[in-house]
Amino acid sequence: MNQFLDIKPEVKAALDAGKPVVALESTIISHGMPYPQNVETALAVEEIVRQNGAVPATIAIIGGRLKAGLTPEEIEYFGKKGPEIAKASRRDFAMLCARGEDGACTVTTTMMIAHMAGIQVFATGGIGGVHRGAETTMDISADLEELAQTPVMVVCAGCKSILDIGLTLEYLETHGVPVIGMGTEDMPAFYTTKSGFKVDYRVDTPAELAKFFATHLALGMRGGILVGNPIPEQYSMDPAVINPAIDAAIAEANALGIKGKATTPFLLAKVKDLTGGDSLDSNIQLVFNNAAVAAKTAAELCAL
Ligand code: PSU
Ligand code: MN
Repeated sequence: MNQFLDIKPEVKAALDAGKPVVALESTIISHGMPYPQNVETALAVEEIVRQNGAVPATIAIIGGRLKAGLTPEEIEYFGKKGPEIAKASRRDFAMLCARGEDGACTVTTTMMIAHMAGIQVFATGGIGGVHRGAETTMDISADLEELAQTPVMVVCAGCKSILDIGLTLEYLETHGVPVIGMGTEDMPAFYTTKSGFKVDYRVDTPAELAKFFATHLALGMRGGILVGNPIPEQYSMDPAVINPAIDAAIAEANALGIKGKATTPFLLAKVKDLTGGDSLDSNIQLVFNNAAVAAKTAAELCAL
């Protein structure tokens, strides 16, 4: 086992026994939502994973240790410290370990640690992608590169239109990452069920998804797969409300010269402010929904 990795005993026991485990990320806790909703949501997501037959493993870097599975106290610590904790992407991995520091894991580093620990399924809210205007800024999330090289299934609700969703899908196609719609042909757009772009394949059940992913792994495919699981209809937002908020957030980020790793957290916080917190409720509900699908799929994978 990797010398920097600590697998929580409950998670280790499940993995050793061939039982389902679902990875969860920690950037969503410390950078994606405000305290205390972030901690409440993280604990509730773990509970939903359990109710759907899997063991949750929230993933983070604490004191330079790669943690596959956090205690409730550690989740509270991440939520309370919030954005003070460094957002950890692939480039930050070794330095955080060398210095014994904390890191909030993005989709990228959660995939890395999940894979090291032997966890195959990961649920989150939204992934990073190709930013609007990337033809001049070159701002493309490391999440896409990780999907290209690490064999983990990422269940998300699509990506927000803070990104260029069409270019994000093009990038994934170039890198051979299959994009699967759960119960839909349309790529979901996080707050809304449809982005106007199509996924590569539609599946309708966790069993079908598990069979596909097991085949992907058995073929020795190098990278991961991306599952777009649409937000439940009753929580989806009106595009006429959310789209102008996203446009305004991007305009403000550009005017303020926000760049690099600060861009995504800035846009997420701004969209939440502009929509008066409605977007936070939707965000929480779609994460719950993704956790349930991921747990059921992990259980089906173990049953194959
Ligand atoms: N998109 C969201 N919510 C999030 C993130 C993205 O809707 O919380 C977080 C995830 O952790 C994702 C990261 O991996 O932001 C991507 O950051 P960047 O765009 O800087 O790569
Ligand atoms: Mn970026």
